[in-house]
Amino acid sequence: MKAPRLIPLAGYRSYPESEMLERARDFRDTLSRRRTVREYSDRPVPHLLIEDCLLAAGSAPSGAHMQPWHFAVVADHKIKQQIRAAAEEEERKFYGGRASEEWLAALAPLGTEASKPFLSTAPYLIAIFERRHELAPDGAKIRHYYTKESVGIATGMLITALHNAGLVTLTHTPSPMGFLNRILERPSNERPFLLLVVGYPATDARVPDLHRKSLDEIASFR
Ligand code: IYR
Repeated sequence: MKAPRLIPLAGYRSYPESEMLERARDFRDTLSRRRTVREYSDRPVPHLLIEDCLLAAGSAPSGAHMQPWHFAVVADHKIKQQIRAAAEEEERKFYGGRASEEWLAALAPLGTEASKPFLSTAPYLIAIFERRHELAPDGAKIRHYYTKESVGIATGMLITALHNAGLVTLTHTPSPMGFLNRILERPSNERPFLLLVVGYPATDARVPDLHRKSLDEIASFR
């Protein structure tokens, strides 16, 4: 077994307790203003902004540090249109019978439907893939661990980074999403995790009137 190479914890910063409380409150306030947005402006987003947010996402913890994610960034209009057409085809089947009445009732407050104009309007789509395993140069499979958890955490960090930068997102999950491998030419060891729509909100963008659970409802202390 290889011994780990350990280095000092150089990046960690400590703060006086009063500052910690202020930072936690400020961050909570920042995140509480995040909303999932379905109406996008076509205003371009600087590429560098996306790169920095992806690097923030790539700092996520992962099982055995395998970093089992791939972010396929799409700005090309033709490719966005192909993705939109394929996603809407699946969504028409979903809303037209595949989804249970119970599921459709749960979605009713969100006002979602099969038509997905944001997939071609928003400046960026980021297709997030879960890399199920790696292939060694000799073709042997290198196992990954807790891939869903790892990619889920990285995705949460990406959404947080984009929101922090002043952009809005939509976590879109057309199902099944196999068309993303085909359109984006991703290998078969990658499974689509979700499709993140990224951009600025349309000037008149509106969102459903939703409420977040209180601390009592989401946490218990003993
Ligand atoms: N994928 C569909 C349906 C959908 C499902 C869930 I769960 C949502 O939170 C929202 C939508 C769609 O995108 O319309």
